[in-house]
Amino acid sequence: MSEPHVLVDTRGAVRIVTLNRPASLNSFTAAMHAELLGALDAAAADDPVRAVVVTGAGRGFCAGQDLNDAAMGASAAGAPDVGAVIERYYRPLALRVQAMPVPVIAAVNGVAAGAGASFALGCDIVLAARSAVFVQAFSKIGLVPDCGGTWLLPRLVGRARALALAMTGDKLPADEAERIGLIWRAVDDAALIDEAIALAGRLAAMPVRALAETRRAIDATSTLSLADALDMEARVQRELGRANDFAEGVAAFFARRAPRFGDR
Ligand code: T3D
Repeated sequence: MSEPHVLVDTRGAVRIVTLNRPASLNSFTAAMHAELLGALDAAAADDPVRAVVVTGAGRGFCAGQDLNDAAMGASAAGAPDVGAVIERYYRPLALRVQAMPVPVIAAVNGVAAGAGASFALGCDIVLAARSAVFVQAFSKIGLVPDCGGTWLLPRLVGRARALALAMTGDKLPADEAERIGLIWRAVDDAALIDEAIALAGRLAAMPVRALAETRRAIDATSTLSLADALDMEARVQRELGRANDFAEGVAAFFARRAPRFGDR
């Protein structure tokens, strides 16, 4: 039997999803996409899971599209239909990550290139090994950033840096990625996975429904006026204010005890 392309492990309330095609730096094939989406769907549906860590096996995180998987973009017309690949595989993946009901942490253990970089950057919090690099590899093969890259990059680092990274395709070391705000933090290689799991464990003990709503609200404001953002905040707070976690958080505060959050 062949190795799974995605490994799944659970530690307490944390689900760890590991891309597992190390020989080709965990680049995306159709089969790996299917397994990854399945693993994320399962984590989303599994109530005891309250945070997810995604990482890569071997020396890379993910080198983007597997450029050998010709079947992915094959079309009757002859030239590959790359748009169809985006619609069929990368759009669902980016939207799946953005709609997760729990926080998602990327533990970028090595190179993250092309759609592999976009996948990591679409996660809620990105930790990277100091030896890792981020590469907007698309320009080198005549494409634009995808898997949400055009949306994410300028929001994370501003237009000037987004364009320079995307046009040059230069390797950006993890420390520099932290300095410019592309990622949350670069950590020592040996500490990466433990730090990511510890952070996920901390978030898992928090009111995760509110954390997922925080992501949704912050992403939504990119197209809202201040007045509309205030309306949206009122709408979301109204709902969260009626949920168990708010009552529990306030009760725990006054009782000077640790809260036990359960909403999702
Ligand atoms: O249909 C579509 O294409 C649409 C979808 C687009 C989304 C995208 O992601 S487009 C961008 C695709 N990705 C790339 O262009 C990145 C290509 N890879 C690289 O530029 C470099 O490999 C890296 C900068 C990521 C890492 O460089 P390095 O020197 O650390 O490693 P390496 O020696 O280049 O790669 C190691 C092995 O992985 C090597 O195989 P080998 O020689 O040991 O058998 C290499 O061929 C393989 N590999 C790396 N990236 C890919 C890959 N194999 C297939 N596809 C890859 N993307």
